[in-house]
Amino acid sequence: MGKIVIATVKGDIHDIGKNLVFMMMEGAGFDVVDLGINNPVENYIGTLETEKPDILGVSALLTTTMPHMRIVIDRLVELQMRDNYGVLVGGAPLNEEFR
Ligand code: B12
Repeated sequence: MGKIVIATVKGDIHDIGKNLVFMMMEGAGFDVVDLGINNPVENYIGTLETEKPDILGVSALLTTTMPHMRIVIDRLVELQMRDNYGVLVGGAPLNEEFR
């Protein structure tokens, strides 16, 4: 089905929801690379370069760590990598407006 890299952002150790998403995607036939919790932007960029996935999945459960999603997206834009991936964001405090 494709490949997804999924990770919880820097400063955030919540991973139950991310793991459920990862298991469901694996069950649906995706190759999943899970970076776990507390990932600074460098982890995302380095893994995208080595794994070359179709999708990047980013998880945050805290209002204080949600802004790190913006940092990840901004870095992708800066490196002209943003158009290479679909990006999924998730986590209980997110809404459509934030997305
Ligand atoms: C379990 C939990 C913990 C566990 C986490 C264990 C773990 N391994 O994940 C522990 C005890 C460690 C914890 C710690 C903390 N927590 Co906590 N925690 C929760 C709790 C009760 C449930 C979260 C959860 O797992 N839900 C179940 C899963 C299945 O749902 P989910 O995560 O939302 O995931 C679903 C979707 O969001 C989505 N999704 C999630 N990620 C992704 C990613 C992608 C790509 C996609 C597509 C979808 C997706 O799909 C999932 C399936 O539907 C919530 C309260 C709540 N009701 O949400 C508080 C909560 C998130 N925690 C909170 C807080 C404050 C903390 C602490 C700061 C507490 C403290 N003072 O130490 C620390 C944070 C430490 C840190 N640096 O991260 C607050 C956040 C408040 C805020 N405004 O930000 C909450 C809301 C509780 C509260 N009401 O105060 N926590």
